[in-house]
Amino acid sequence: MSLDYVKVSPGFGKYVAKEYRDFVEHGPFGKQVSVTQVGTFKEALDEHPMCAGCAMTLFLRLAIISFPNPEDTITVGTAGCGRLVLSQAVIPFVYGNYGDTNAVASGLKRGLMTRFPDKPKDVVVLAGDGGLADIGFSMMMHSWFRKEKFTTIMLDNEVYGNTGGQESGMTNRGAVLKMAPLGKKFDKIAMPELAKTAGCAYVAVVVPNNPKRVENAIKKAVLIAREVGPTYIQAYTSCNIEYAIPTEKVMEDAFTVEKDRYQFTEYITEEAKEYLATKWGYKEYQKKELKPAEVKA
Ligand SMILES: Cc1ncc(C[n+]2csc(CCOP(=O)(O)OP(=O)(O)O)c2C)c(N)n1
Ligand code: SF4
Repeated sequence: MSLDYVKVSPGFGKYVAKEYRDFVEHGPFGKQVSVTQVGTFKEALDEHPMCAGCAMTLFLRLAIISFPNPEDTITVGTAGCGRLVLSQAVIPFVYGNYGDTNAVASGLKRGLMTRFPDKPKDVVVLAGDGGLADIGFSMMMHSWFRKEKFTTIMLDNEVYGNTGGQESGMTNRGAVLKMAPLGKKFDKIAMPELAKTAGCAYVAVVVPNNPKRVENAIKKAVLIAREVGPTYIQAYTSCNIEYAIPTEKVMEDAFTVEKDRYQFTEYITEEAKEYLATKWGYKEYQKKELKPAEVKA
C-alpha cells in the first residue's frame, strides 16, 4: 500500500477503465483533501449498494475523505451494512469474522509497524454497533487495554440493520424493533466512557451532519493512534429502514438526535494534546505563553 499501488504500468493506460485513470490522476492519494473540497477531486468511494438516504453511507463517505493518508491506510470491518461500502472503496479492506475486527486490526497494525518501521501505516476499524458492542466487545476492549495503535470507529445505527432489526447493546432502552418486539430492556451501553476507562487516548462522539467536525475528529483520531495509543469514535449513523425514518427526514432526525442525546463530545489525554500540538501544529492544543501580568504568585 502506497501511492504506487494504484499507478498504471507504462503502456497499459489505454486498457484501464476511465474511472480508474481518473482516480489516479484526480484522486486523493498523495494529496491533502478536505470534505470542503468535495466535487473537486475523484473520491475513493465511487458507488455503493446501501439503502437510499442511509446516513451510514454519508458518514463513511466523509470518513474515507478524512483519512490523513488514504494511500497508507487499511480499513478493517466485518459483517454488517458498512462493509458494503468499505469493500467498494479504493482503500485496502480486510473483512474480519463477525466480532474479531479488533483482534485482526491488532495483528495487522503490529505487522505493519514491523515491516515499515519508519513509515506510518494507518489501520482503521469501521464496524457496526452489533459487531463492536456485542459480539466484538471483548476483543475491542482488550485491544484498548493493550494500547494497540489503531482507530476504532463504531457505525452506531442502534440496531442490527443488515439482518433485519434485532436490538443491540447500543439500542436505547424501550426501543421496539421488528425483531425485538417487546422493547429493549436495558440501557444503551456507555461505550465512550468505557473507551476512556480502557485507555483510549482520544474519544469522540459525532453525527454525520457536520462534515467538518467529522473530518477533524477522524484526522485527530488517526494521527493520535499512530504514536500515542488507541482511539475511538462513535458515530450516529441512523438506519432509516429499521427505524422507519423517511428518506427526506434522515438529516432532520440526525439534528434532533444530536440535540437530544448524541451531543458532540471529545475527550483527549494530555499526551495526545501535546503530540497534536508539537508534531502536527494543532493550535487549540498549543500551550499559551502567559504574559508576566497574568502569572499569579
Ligand atoms: C458469526 C456471525 N454471526 C452472525 C452473523 C450474521 N450477521 C451478519 S450482519 C449482522 C448484524 C450486523 O449488525 P451491526 O454490526 O450492528 O451492523 P449494521 O448492519 O447495523 O450496520 C449479523 C448478526 C454473521 N455474519 N457472522
Ligand atoms: S439497512 Fe439501515 S444501515 Fe443498512 S444500508 Fe439500509 S438504511 Fe443503512
